[in-house]
Amino acid sequence: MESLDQQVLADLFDLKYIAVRVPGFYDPMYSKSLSGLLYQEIDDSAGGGIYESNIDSFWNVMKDEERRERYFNVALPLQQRLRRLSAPYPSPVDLLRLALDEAWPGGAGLMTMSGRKMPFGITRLWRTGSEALPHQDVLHRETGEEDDTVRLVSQLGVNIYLDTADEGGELETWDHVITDEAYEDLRDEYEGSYGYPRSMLPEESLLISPEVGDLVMVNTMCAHAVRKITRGRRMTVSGFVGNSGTDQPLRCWS
Ligand SMILES: O=C(O)CCC(=O)C(=O)O
Ligand SMILES: [Fe+2]
Repeated sequence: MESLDQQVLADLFDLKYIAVRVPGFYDPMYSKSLSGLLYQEIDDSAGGGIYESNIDSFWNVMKDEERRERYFNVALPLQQRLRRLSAPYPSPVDLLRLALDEAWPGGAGLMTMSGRKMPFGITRLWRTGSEALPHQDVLHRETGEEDDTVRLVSQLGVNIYLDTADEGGELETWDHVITDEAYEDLRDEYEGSYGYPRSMLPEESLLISPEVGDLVMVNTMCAHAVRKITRGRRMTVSGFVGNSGTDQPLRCWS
């Protein structure tokens, strides 16, 4: 795809596609310079590069009051930091949010929970040896009954690749949905819809090797994984986009 439009988003939400790639969504030169700054920040941080992501994803803070508080508190500072590091160019996350807003009839904005804005666009460093096992990302499986987030019809995972691995680190996705009903029986074994064995999935998968600056969106109801990075490292700006109806804003969070 050359750019985002309503049709391509709708088709991805409806699973007419399982993945969409927008090559060079963020200028590769800007991507390289931004990832350089982000690597440096991590190397300079106390303890020297122990963290892989600048903040916890929502999944990680769900059960911990203190981390949850911190998560909400950094929502806006996080956007501002990326803006500052990207200057004089626009932040890749801002560009994405604008592209979604312009493409979708209901617009797009940050997801809120109990009136508080959620962070969108966490930067993630994937070191040599790291991988993500097959999983799904489904917000309503992670929030409790008491949560007041909008019920989403469908959810996308969005990643902008600021730097890519020399070997490995492909995004792999399957044309295979594990329904909420089927997941109920798997919940105890695969907490967080994470770690499905490949033997449970179809043999055929789609392997995406992103280039620097690419935006790749996947429907996260489909099982997907990140192949192990065997050489080099990769840096992504990562988030989710929820659909709660064409006339409703897309909700963005990480
Ligand atoms: O880093 C990637 O390529 C994909 C990560 C992922 O699982 C997601 O965005 O849902
Ligand atoms: Fe995922």
